[in-house]
Amino acid sequence: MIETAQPFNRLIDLASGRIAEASTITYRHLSDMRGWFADADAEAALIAENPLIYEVHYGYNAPSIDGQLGFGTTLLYPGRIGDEYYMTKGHYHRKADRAEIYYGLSGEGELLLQTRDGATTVQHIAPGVVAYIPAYHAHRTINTGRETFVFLSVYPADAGNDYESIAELGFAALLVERDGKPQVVPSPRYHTQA
Ligand code: S6P
Ligand code: ZN
Repeated sequence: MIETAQPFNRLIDLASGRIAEASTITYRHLSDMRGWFADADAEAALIAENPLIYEVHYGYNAPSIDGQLGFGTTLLYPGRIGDEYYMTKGHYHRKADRAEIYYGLSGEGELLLQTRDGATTVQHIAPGVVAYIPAYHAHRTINTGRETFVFLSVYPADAGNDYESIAELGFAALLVERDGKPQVVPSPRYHTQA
């Protein structure tokens, strides 16, 4: 038998990103992201407070098989660790040839994309903006604003998330606040693999 989902719909609250009847909600606090921000001293100073950085609300329990689609919302809170803005961990897809769509719902921020050779690009996402994440690109979102940045993601259900490649070196670029404004700077930690 071919496994498919039944037809269904979900209501997303556009302002909050909450999905009525979400199947799962994942919470990422600073303690779940130790070592992911560049400034270790700033991380250490905040770890007792352990701020909530983002939530992912999954629309349904997608079967991770070829041909199915998963979707969910990300609620990325405003804030910084040192001068680096709150961000998602970021990942390549485990099935690296899987692409993805992000659609801005509320607040705004940046989508940082990176290829395996360390080339990065940044796309701005605001309400109504669709961003296309091509296959083979790592992707991370960063909240450079003052409100919660909320977006919808739609992805092949079998894509999977490879965090290990990012955990090792991070991304080649960071989004930091300089003179009150977001700026893209090279990451001191990043180097291309020999
Ligand atoms: C999944 C998709 C998003 C992210 C979410 C959190 O392919 O890209 O749902 O999972 O934005 O980011 P991360 O990097 O912690 O999975
Ligand atoms: Zn993804």
